[in-house]
Amino acid sequence: MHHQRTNRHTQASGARGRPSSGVRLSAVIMVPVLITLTVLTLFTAGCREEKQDGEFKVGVFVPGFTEGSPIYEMLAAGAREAVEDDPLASAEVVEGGYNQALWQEKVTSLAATGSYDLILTSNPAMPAVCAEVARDFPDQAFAVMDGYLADHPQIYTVLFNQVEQAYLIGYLAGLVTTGAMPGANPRAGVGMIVGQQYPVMDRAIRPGFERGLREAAPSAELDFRVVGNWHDAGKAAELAQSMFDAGIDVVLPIAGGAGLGVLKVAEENGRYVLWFDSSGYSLAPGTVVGSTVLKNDRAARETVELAMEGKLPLGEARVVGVEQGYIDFVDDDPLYERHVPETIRREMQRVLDRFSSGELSLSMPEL
Ligand code: RBF
Repeated sequence: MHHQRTNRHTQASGARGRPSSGVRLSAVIMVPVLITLTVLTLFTAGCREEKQDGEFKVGVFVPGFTEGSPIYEMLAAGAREAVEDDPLASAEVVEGGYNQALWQEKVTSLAATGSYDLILTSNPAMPAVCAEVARDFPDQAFAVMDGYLADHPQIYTVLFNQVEQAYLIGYLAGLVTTGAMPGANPRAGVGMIVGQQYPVMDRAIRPGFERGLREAAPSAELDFRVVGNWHDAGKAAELAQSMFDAGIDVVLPIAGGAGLGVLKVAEENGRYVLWFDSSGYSLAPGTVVGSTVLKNDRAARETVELAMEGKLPLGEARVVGVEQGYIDFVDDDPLYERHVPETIRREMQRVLDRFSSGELSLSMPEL
């Protein structure tokens, strides 16, 4: 850019220096041509930030880091899938980092560009952050997965029924701790190691887990510990080690990247881990003995598709669970079949059947 401008300047002054009438004539022609060129250049440069007809841009705000947190990997993947077949549509992923105090400022900078048709994000803290930003940018549309906020004219949310998700994995935890698996001991004790405490954790996930646990193993106790962030694998490993030392035989981490610390220690101790948002069997074969999935990729893809069609129902807050196909227990992985005894798998099948027949459904609490 700089280089071109310098050249043009050199040519123009060269023309001005020569006295012949032919040159004067060409100068008369060249001046308007140069002005036109300059105007055109400025015009197209200005338009680069403007949208072409049919163009659609999604700004994906990851409140944390994508790597190590399948729920965020799914968010980004779903947005990319939605735009991949449309050459005029694009998704840009921006990572907000672990300092939650900076998220609002970072979402504000995204909105301030004025170039995103939709800002898409995910986690239960984000509806409030988006609502704050929305005040300053009344034309900006937001969609929050894994969050809940009804009746805000600029925000659409999709909440997963995590009472059901946690019930399923809690039920399996009860079967594992009281069952005859080689790594299980006589104590009926299970653990949860979570990143943070937040309303969905305290009012949906933990109670759902405890209910499933109680129904499968009425005498089992839950040891519930908090890492304090979503990335400290060392701290999560320490917590897991102290649980295993106390005779707990199966642990569910819901701790983002920190969960990898739990896996490592469980493998070393010959104990078991359950996985929550994505299928985790292959992360540690024989150690991960159960997985639920939460389909954040599907929710994100469908949300962006709706927005691209101009049909995003802003103001709506959807809640989706097992019945709608957004929460599932992964029972078709060969590693599950290989490492979990048939008696336990049959019990799990019975619970899943009760969900799919509608006999069992659990509602999400007010958040
Ligand atoms: N889950 C992750 O896997 N990784 C994260 O970095 C992460 N950060 C979170 C930050 C906040 C403020 C809150 C409320 C939740 C966060 N979660 C994170 C949890 C996530 O929203 C979800 O509840 C769990 O992944 C269980 O599905």
